Amino acid sequence: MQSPTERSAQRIWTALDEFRIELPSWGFSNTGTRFGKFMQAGAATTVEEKFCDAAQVNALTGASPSVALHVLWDLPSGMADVPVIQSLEKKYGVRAGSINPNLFQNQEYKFGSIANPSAGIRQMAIAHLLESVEIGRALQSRDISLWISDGSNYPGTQNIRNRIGWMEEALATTHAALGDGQRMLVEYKPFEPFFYHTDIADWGMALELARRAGPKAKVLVDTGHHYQGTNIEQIVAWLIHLGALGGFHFNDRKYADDDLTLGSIDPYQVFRIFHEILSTEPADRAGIAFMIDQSHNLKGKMEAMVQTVLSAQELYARASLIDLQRLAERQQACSLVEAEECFRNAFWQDVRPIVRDWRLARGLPADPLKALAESGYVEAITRDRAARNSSASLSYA
Ligand code: LRH
Ligand code: MN
Repeated sequence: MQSPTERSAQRIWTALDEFRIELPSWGFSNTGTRFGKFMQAGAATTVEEKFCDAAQVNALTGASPSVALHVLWDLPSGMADVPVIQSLEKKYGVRAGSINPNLFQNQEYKFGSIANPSAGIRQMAIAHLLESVEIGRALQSRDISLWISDGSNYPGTQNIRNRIGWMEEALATTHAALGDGQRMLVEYKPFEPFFYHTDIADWGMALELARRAGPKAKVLVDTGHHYQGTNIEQIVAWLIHLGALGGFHFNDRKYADDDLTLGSIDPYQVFRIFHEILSTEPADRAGIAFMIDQSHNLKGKMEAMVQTVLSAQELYARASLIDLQRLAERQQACSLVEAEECFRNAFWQDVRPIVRDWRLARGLPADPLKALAESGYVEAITRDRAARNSSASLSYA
């Protein structure tokens, strides 16, 4: 008969063995806010440096075998850069993950990309989406991760319903181009960079657009893309119920889309989301992509990324400790305090000793952040990359 601790260890080891989270290539670069950026000499500027850093994080955590790519930033020459990525995958042992088209940087997208009143500009945007699908197919990467930043800043300046129609056309064209095993994830965001209306502002709009595009389209939940007070795990429960949950961009925030490190402000939020995921059948959750989407403006980029993966692993481990059968009984009986205690108890468990044992058993460092500090990796990349980072522009304007 297993002791409670043995049972907990078993559950945590099983959860950690299946837990994988994708790293954002842009999380290793010098990023900032609209008021500027604080440069880090060791930041990655080339896609090779991003793969190198991602491989280091994966070697330390054992949980991040893929890196999300942003087309304009990581494949500036589009399809022509695919062989470069393929050689980096081999060299560093991390896979190209989700492919993120960029429809927010070009000057032409001032009034929108796929929702722009100009048919020519919509065509330009669709061409970029189709090339992104081709890149994904060539790299055998499953997900095309679409964040459409389109919107407007003043009432009456755009026809919202026309724009919905144009988006549907573009997303249908993109969906039709998807190959076997490819998916497109529709990300929503309530505001920024536009501040009156955003064309894909919430989960309902993303869901309807995904459904109309086709069966290979799902919804992507960026935890930072919700108004204060939004019950994000309820949205997750709905999307699971509808078979429409494609994945997550995890980060944390105090106010808006702050892109802070996961669990730094509200770890219980992530725990509640993980509970919804772990309440599904393993087969159902296999298709849910876990990805990080953060901007490390002040913390060391490597330390922040390793810390984020550790926090995610620990919160996933805690959520795996919820006794789902007992919880279901207490919920059914409406025994509120017993149900809540059954739920909360798992959150309060200090899983770190068991997680450390799992790391050691998997040939990983017991304390990855300490191992990173002792490896000298950050000092080495800071030395190697300082010259290139010193010449970059600092100011916003
Ligand atoms: C938009 C977003 C999107 C990415 C970008 C870096 O806020 O969440 O997912 O393309 O951040
Ligand atoms: Mn995002």
